[in-house]
Amino acid sequence: MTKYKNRGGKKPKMKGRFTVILITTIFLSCLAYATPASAAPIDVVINEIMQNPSAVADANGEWFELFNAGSSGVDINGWTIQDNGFDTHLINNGGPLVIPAGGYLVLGNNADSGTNGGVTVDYSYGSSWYLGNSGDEIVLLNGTLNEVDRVEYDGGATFPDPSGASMALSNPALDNNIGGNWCTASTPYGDGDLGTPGTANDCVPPPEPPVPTPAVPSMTLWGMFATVAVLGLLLVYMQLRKRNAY
Ligand SMILES: [Ca+2]
Ligand SMILES: [Ca+2]
Ligand SMILES: [Ca+2]
Ligand SMILES: [Ca+2]
Repeated sequence: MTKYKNRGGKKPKMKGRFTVILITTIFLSCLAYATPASAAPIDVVINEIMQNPSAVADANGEWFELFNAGSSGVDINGWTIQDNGFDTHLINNGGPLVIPAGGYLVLGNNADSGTNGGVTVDYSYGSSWYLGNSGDEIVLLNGTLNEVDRVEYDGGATFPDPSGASMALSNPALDNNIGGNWCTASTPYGDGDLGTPGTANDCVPPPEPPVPTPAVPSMTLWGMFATVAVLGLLLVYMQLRKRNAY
């Protein structure tokens, strides 16, 4: 019979309990790491920018469009729009301002479609936030001031630089801070400027590069020489025949 060195000579239970507690702790820790603590990433994309309208003054008709590429609605009330300079605006809608999943939201400096060129603006940020006609930035920050998206357009160096037409992102899945991923809108809205506020963009894919046609081989120098020689011999032959005929 085994005799234990503990008090009363009984089988020690503490070691077994300690092992169970240790395994449980490790298991729960692993579970905590496996379960994401935060919600799914926000998929709000700056998708279209009318920085230089022509049908109305810029002070009345600038706007930009957001697209929600995620699978659930995103409330942007309490978010901030700013640029790399001094423009900053806290979105205060007096209630939720939701971009539906797979949907669009238009923010502009003037919500009156009678004077803004005919755009349906979902939220007006007012007259103290501007979209420069050459280079400027739109930076979107969420309610805790974490950056959600950013576009830094450059007045034509790599981005389109239209007037009277918006800049439109070719596809919301593309990196919107690369100028080559933007095009100039071609669909008229409202008073005649071009753009698709609140609906899918209308980028036309760039034309296929022309297929080079194989060059027709030009007559070589030797070919020309041979032709002249044959014609010359033929002429001589005909002259000789003519002379012999007399
Ligand atoms: Ca402008
Ligand atoms: Ca203008
Ligand atoms: Ca600005
Ligand atoms: Ca659009």
